[in-house]
Amino acid sequence: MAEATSQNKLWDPAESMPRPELRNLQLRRLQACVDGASKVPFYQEAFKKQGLSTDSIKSLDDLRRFPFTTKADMRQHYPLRMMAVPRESLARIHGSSGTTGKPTFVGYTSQDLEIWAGLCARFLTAGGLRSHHVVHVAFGYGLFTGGFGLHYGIEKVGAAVVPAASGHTLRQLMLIEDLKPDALVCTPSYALTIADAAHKEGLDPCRFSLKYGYLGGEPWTEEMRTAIETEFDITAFNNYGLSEIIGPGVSGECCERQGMHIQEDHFLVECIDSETLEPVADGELGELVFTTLSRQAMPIIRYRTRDIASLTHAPCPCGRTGVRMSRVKGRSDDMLIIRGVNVFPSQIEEALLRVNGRAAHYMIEVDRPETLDEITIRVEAQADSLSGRSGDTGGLQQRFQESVYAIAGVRAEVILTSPGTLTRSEGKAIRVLDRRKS
Ligand code: DLL
Repeated sequence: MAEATSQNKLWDPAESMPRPELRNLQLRRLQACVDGASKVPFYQEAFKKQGLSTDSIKSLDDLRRFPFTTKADMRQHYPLRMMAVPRESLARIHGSSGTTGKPTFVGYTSQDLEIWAGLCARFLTAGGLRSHHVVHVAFGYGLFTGGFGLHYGIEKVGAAVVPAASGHTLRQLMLIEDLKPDALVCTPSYALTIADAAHKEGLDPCRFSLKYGYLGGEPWTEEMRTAIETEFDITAFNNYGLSEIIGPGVSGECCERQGMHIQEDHFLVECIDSETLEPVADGELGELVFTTLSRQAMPIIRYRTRDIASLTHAPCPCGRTGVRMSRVKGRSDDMLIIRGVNVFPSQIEEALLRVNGRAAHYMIEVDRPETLDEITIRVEAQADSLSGRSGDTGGLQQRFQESVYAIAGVRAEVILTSPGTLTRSEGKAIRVLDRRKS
């Protein structure tokens, strides 16, 4: 395992700011954010409707009087009508892909970009990245915020970047073998795709030079972390973010790896019950809602992420004072309702990997042939278990089914498929095929 786990260096002293001081800073920044937002016609209208003004924020609690912002609001103000600065002040535009075919655009001023790089530098440093390291970035470089976001964070730390981008997996292997990077940056599912490709080429990913993985951009489980760490013999850190708020850098794990510290001097977080919209208690699952505190180009008030996670204010031994969020259990819009039971794809992942730590390639298919929902899970099994050499296939299938029932509470049919038959991800994995919708 990497030496990083015993180190604990802060990139920015603000990360350990005492909470009362942090709250004061948040209040000042929130007032500035509302001020900035009042230049955006969408917010002007929303404030007017609710009788709010730039003076309405006297304490942090006053934020709860403000309306939420949703993805639909952002779509309605396509392409750049959520900007609070004139077009000529923009330094970059990213976008997040939408189901409607048109992306949601996100603008940055040069100050926003500077802050963003610093936020990524924080979680990279927390995981052990130092200026002498080399980092292989296998995130897409483009409208997606993953590639450029991490890229500039790594440069900020002073480390060298290999901007490999995603795809061309054989080329990734060549770059990793020849340039001997210390860290890998990509989605967790793509990390496994790279490991798989290595095995196919007769290479052992454990013998690569990699020591750390900075993985994020999609939900993943502790079991998946173990699978990735075993494959590469690395320490893997989780980081979270979303383009609407800034991109990666909203939160990330420290060396304790007990939740991701939210960079609260730049983002105010709420965790709410999606139905009642009331805050939930520490440790309870709810929907994360973020307000930006320093974005110039696109201040966002109370953005409903649809991401389900919990928060903890318990102090962290690392000394960072930012509240920690749990892993994202799933997105409320990815949650499957199977015969009335709520199921997150991450629960299926956990169930499969508990039975077999290498069963990380799976696809969930949902049908409703008549009136009842049916769920089928295709899982790749190793060649020896399929040929029956390491025991009977039926036994394995049954253990998967039992584990899914125990963890997700639904009876699913599990079909074992040969290695390499399921489509591999090069970015965010697609795990669910819900045919009830077609
Ligand atoms: O995925 C930003 C990002 C890039 C974060 C690279 C970390 C690393 P979007 O494409 O806008 O932005 O997608 C945001 O991805 O609302 C979550 O549902 C999901 N997501 C991002 N990171 C994680 C994570 C980027 N660590 C959406 N765990 C978010 C679980 C994540 N889900």
